[in-house]
Amino acid sequence: MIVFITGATSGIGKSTTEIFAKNGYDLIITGRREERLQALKTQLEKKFSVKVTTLNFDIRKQKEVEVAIASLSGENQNIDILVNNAGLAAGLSSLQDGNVDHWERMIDTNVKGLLYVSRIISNKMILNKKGHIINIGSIAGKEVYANGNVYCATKHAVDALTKGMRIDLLPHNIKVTGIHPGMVETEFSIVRFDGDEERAKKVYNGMQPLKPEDVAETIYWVACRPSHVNINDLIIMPSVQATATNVIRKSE
Ligand code: NDP
Ligand code: 8X3
Repeated sequence: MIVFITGATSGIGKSTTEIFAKNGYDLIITGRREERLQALKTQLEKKFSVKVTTLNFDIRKQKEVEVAIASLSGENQNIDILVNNAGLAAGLSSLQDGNVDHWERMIDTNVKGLLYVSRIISNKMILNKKGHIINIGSIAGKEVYANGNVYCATKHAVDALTKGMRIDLLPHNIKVTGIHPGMVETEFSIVRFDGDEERAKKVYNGMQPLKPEDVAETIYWVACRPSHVNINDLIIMPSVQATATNVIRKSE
């Protein structure tokens, strides 16, 4: 079995890569930070005797995506599972104060990047008459919170695309799942706040967020259901979080 994971250099994507490797799957892992991809490949191939192929590209650039995936040969073209994980939030401000560069970064990564990868890989799956695409959405794709405007819009788009893909790929024996996490402590908030680690830490003050491994285990479980079972949609939250903004913190 071959699993293609976007955004494997950090957080949920890295943990997902590790759990599939531990269970003997071969992997194709992607991201912009080449050194991290290489380090993960070396570590996992040694530890679990699996084959790890790295593809180093910026998911926002359609040509780069096409060239990278076209470089796959032999067995690596028979991708069984695609985990569309690469994504980010940039900024947290009202629409009227919004930063257009932030908007474009989120739309280009979370929506257009996911589309570029999915179009090519779903066609490979169609040829193989089987496959499973797992899209990482967010609680931000199920509800909207103050100052989340464009990030929420991109994750609502992921939710809509997940439903659309499920319909379009149904005749081709391709399962499509949406997984929507609440708060997970990764590099997500550091990226959102442009590298401000202090501000990022405060997001998780006094509460226990999900760990990336929690989401990775869920992705793995979804991928391992029998062939006649598909998990369409799944929301996973920390126990102390009910909605995007209702969170119990120790200091409260
Ligand atoms: P991280 O910042 O830890 O990881 C994000 C990953 O996405 C990195 O591997 C990064 O790789 C990759 N990525 C980002 N931009 C690009 C790009 N332009 N081209 C290629 N790869 C890119 O965050 P998370 O692990 O938390 O995020 C993973 C997914 O989970 C995202 O879609 C996020 O929206 C979603 N999510 C996160 C939640 C959270 O609270 N953390 C909650 C709900 C959903 P590199 O920088 O090397 O390119
Ligand atoms: C990440 C979770 O609540 O910051 O998707 O939008 S949230």
